[in-house]
Amino acid sequence: MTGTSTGAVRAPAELWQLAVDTLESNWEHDHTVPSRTLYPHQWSWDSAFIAIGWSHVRPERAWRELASLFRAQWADGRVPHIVFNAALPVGSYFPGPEFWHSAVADAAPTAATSGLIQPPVHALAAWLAYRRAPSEQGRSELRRLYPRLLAQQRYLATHRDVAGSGLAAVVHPWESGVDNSPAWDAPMAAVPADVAVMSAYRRHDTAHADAAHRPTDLDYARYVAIVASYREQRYRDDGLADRHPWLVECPLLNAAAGAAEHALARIATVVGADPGPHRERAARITEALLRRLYDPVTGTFQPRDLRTDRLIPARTALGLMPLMLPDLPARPAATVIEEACSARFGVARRMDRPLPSHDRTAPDFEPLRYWRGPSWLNLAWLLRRGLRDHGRPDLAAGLRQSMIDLVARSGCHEYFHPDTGVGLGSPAFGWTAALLLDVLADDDPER
Ligand code: 2M8
Repeated sequence: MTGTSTGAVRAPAELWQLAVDTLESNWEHDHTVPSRTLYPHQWSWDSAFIAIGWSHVRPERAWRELASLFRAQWADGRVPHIVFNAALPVGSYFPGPEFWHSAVADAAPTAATSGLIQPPVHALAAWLAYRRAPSEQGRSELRRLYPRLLAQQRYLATHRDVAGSGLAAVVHPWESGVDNSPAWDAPMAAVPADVAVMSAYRRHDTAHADAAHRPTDLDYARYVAIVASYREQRYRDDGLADRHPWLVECPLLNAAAGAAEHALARIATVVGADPGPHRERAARITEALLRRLYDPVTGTFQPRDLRTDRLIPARTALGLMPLMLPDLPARPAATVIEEACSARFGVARRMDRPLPSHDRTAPDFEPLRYWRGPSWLNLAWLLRRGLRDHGRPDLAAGLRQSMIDLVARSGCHEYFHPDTGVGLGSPAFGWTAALLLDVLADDDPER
């Protein structure tokens, strides 16, 4: 890695303090915003990653973070991907609460939220927060969260098993968390949309970040069209297969659901419930991921477009994510590790560049544009867990060092240039700070 955005290389103690200060400055009464400028509300999977960070410094905040998110859980079990802060002025984020209009849905809570979900990394976060600081408060927080985490999993396994395959479908690129990944190009191209509709809206992101780094206006026209279609049906999930314009089975979201069952099995033993059903469900998800999304030719996982019933050929970092499943069998685990170590992703004991979000040898690799190439700490953190669980602590250590180097040189940015390590996007980003604390503490007794 060569250039940096600040040129500074920080010592571990200074780095720790920078991450704590970032979380403190993003704390907002009962949750942490991903970024004060770009994302001033509460985001679902951000809160889970952020709770892991808080557990190292202020455990009570980890519980408040998760509790506030789950207070906005819908009656059908979905955990909304954005919980809006009613105190913020109209126009603080696009699309805001007036666009989502969650009140149209029978299952929605009183708080204004989006109608979408994000990868369910919350059970894992709750388990890690508890392991980090096991206490009576932690046990009672786990007891409170457990039924809500169960409902979240039940929503995915019932409402979202659109193909009856044993996997959950995502209905919008925002649900995947990797919004404009090249993996979504083909299914997005099939969504009818006219870029002119964007003249009716004011994008908030491009006022705070370089437009050349963000999704395009045409992407946004399609994002808006897909939400409009779901909203018209009052965010109901019955009949999705017949009418919804965008339906995909994503390896990351489903691997997170499997990892959630493993975490719930552990939580169950603390709260006095039976861990057995969680282990069985975890095994079923792993089996379904292998059956539906593993491509034996490439040796990696690929999303399935449910509109064409075909695997999407783009080799993005999504394909590496099922390594987070501790019960992934040895053969696919080995081929995924091979993919991670290939020139496409460059994982090594000593990494000269950070993990990219997309195949760096692909013609559509874009080192500056959001999820189309830049390096993100959450993907590296998830992959690192998988490498440790699958017997490669040496590679996990290389990835860990590359994460630390990124922040040491560039600060707690949202994402980073995958060749130079220059910081991009928001300069004070919640999950970067939180996951950095976690890897610095390197304390993960139960893995
Ligand atoms: C990004 O997504 C939002 C929409 O949800 C956006 O672009 O405005 C993604 O990086 C997503 O993964 C993340 O949760 C969110 C907040 O950090 O920002």
